[in-house]
Formats: sequence, C-alpha cells, structure tokens
Amino acid sequence: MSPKAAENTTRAADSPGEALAALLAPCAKRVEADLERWLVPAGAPDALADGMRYCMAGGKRLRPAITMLSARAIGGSAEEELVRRAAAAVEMVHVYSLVHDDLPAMDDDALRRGRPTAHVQFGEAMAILIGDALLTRAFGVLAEDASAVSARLAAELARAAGAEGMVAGQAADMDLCTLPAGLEGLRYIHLHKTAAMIRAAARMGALAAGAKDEALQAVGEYAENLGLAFQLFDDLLDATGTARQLGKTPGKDAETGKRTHLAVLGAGEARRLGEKLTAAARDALRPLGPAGETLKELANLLTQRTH
Ligand code: GRG
Repeated sequence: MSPKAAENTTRAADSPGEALAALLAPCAKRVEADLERWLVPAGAPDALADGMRYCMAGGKRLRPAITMLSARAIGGSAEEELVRRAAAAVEMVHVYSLVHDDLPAMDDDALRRGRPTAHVQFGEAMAILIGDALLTRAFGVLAEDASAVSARLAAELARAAGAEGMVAGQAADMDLCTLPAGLEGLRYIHLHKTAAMIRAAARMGALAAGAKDEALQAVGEYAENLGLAFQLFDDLLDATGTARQLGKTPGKDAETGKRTHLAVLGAGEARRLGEKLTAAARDALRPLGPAGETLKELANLLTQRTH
C-alpha cells in the first residue's frame, strides 16, 4: 500500500463520517458533472432552471452512489453512460420528493440541505413546478438513451417512485390511507417511502451494467434492507442531531407525533433492529463475492453516521 493510501485508510478509520464522505466522493463528482449537462432541458425558462439547480445542489448523493457502486459490484463500470443516466435520474426523482415533501401541505419545512426550502425561496407555486420539472426530466434523461434497457430502467424507477412505491409511502405516512398498527404499519411506510427508491437505485445500476437475475436480486435485497436501516437511523438522528449537522429542522418527528421506530421501540431496540437490517443487507451480497465489498462498507458506514 502506498503511503498516501495508508494515510487515507487511517483517517477513514478515525472517523466514519469522513470515510463515508470519501467513499461517496468519486460518485458525487461524476453525478455533479452529469447534472450540469442533463438537468436543465434546452428551452426551460431561467426562473425554472435556476430553481431546479438550487434544489439539486448539495446532498450526500447517496442514491447515485448506490447506482454506480451496484453497477461495479456486478462487474460493470460506473463510467458507462447508461449507468450515469440512471444515477442522475434517481437523484432527480429523490430531490423532487424532497421539494414536495417540504411543502406547506406536506411536512411544511423551512430548511433542507442547510438552506431555505424551495417554497420559502421561490414561493409555493414555483416549488410545486420545480418538483414537477425534476420528476419529468428524470424520465427524459432515461428516454433519451432510446435503448431497450433504458425502457426497463424507466419502468423500474416509475414503480419505485409512483403510486405503488414512494407516493404510497408518503400517503401512508400522512395518514391518507389505512395502515396496520405498530411495527407492521411502520415497515410499510419505510419500505415504500424510503427503501423503494434506494432499491431502485441499486437495481437500475445493475440493470444498466447488464446484470443477470441472481445479481439483480442480490443488489435489490441489499438495498431494500439498507433503505430500511437508513430510514431507521434517520429517525434516530432526527431526535439527536442539530439543524447544523442535519441540514434540516431536527426534532420534527416528535413535535408532529410521527410514527417512528424511536416512538414504537425506544432508542436501544430501534438501534438493534437497524443493525440487524444492516447485517441482512450485507448478507444479501453473498452471491457477488468480493465484488460486493464496497457496498458492504457503505452499509457499515451508514449505520455509524452521526448526521
Ligand atoms: C412527496 C411523493 C413524495 C414523497 C416524499 C422523500 C420523502 C417522500 C420525504 C422526505 C422526508 C424523509 C424523511 C424521507 C425519507 C428518506 C430520507 C431520509 C430522505 C433524505 O435522504 P438523504 O439523507 O438526503 O439521502 P440528501 O439531502 O443527502 O440527499
């Protein structure tokens, strides 16, 4: 190992937060470049284009990283154009969901990614339209590839984001549809609201890189468990983090009486469940052998994150 690599490893071991940032950085760099060229379609009015760019800025870029790392885990390359289109599209849909979730009719939040939310910055009507534009553009970015695989990617994304996925999870979370009580209802919300998009991010990366069924199944199962664990730890951080650390208003779950793992299980039991889900995520990668190591590392680091 070179002295530089050794130095990086030591630094990463000292701080899981820095190790996570270092793992995500190359993927984030790629997706920033791609958003630069794909985000705003020619002909978009400046006001809308500015709003789209404002909302897309910042964030960990976790989902695009999962897309790229999943492509790599099945023997493909994160550099491939279709993998990059998939990664950019997933992030656009994710950000649309954040913009709409922050609206007064939904979570009514004023802070996102450390800055005023879209409706605070641009007004409510424009925030709705920015979300609409991001959602639409995501499918445009996939369709412009015009291959049979890109049609599969679009179907995958639509399933995860729509009425059988994230929108269903959001409706359930807002008590707009009937749900079982306790943990079962909570699992439904988190599977749909959060894990469905993370699962799609992984499956789209693998599909774009030409994955066969077994590998596709492995990364999908990994990402579903990772998504559930991610949401669980997000709930715990909401109760303990500061606005500066989280980039959003902390303590909202308790304030609004939201159904969370913390409320249903208590902190200790919730953390144990999070660790169990993370272990299930790692186990799902067994068929990929050593190629799955980076995804496993990502799961471990997300478990340890403090913001
Ligand atoms: C409006 C259809 C619709 C859905 C909204 C995404 C969402 C559903 C709500 C946002 C609130 C929330 C707690 C969602 C769960 C997923 C989650 C933890 C989102 C934040 O993801 P990060 O931490 O955010 O990856 P960044 O900003 O880093 O991308």
